[in-house]
Amino acid sequence: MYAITRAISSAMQNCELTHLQRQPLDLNIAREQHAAYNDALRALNVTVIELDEQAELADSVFVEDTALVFDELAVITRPGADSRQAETASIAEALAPYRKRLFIEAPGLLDGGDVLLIDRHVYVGLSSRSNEHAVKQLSDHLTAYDYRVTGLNLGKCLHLKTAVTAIDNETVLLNPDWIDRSLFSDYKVVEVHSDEAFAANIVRIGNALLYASTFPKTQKMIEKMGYPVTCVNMSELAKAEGAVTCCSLIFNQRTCG
Ligand code: CIR
Repeated sequence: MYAITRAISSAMQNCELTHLQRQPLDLNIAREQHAAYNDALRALNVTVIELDEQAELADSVFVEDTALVFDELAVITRPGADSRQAETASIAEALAPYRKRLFIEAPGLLDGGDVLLIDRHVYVGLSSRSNEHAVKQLSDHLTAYDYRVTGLNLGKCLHLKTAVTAIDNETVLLNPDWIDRSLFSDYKVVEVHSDEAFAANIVRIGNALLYASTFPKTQKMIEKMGYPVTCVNMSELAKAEGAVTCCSLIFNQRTCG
């Protein structure tokens, strides 16, 4: 598997914030944590393609929001925050060797953090960053490839994947305060520990799981169910409202053309 990641911007202190208060960010710690994240991916046999810093784009480390990479194609998003729309050009370029690319166009708005893929089902959170126009465009782009696209309303959290991610194709990890669990009644639902609101964000890499070390209670629950978990400390990136899924675009090896 491949992962695209991007070095932290020196301007990350000016990141977008929606539900969190601004706190001072230590760039050195953030960079160390990001390096450990890249190392953890490598340890899980992922080839990491590390893009250079985009110093002027404060949130550009959060590459997940700029594209969706399916086995058959990539969809370059149109991020919902104006300050983030310039991030997509270099990601489109980086993905060119690997996938045919289609684009979300205005008036569509879409952050990749709002898109959860489980098997052939694509769930899209209708957050403050993503809209129905984008759901329609995404659905049109994917029609030929046998994916089902469903828009979902969301509670008071940044992205769909703040509220729910998948542990495997049959199991979701979810915070019921932010997403109605009945929307996932086709799956086994694991609720995050009530002390750990942000614990629903986990990365699947094949059968492995990459998780933040700050949710030990939920982590224990996941491990008890028999899933091995690799943990990384994301505490500094979390101050920028980031989590484990946000920092990479993970996709299967396959070249284009
Ligand atoms: C933002 O508000 O856009 C960034 N500060 C955080 C983005 C996190 N991305 C994600 O959850 N996919």
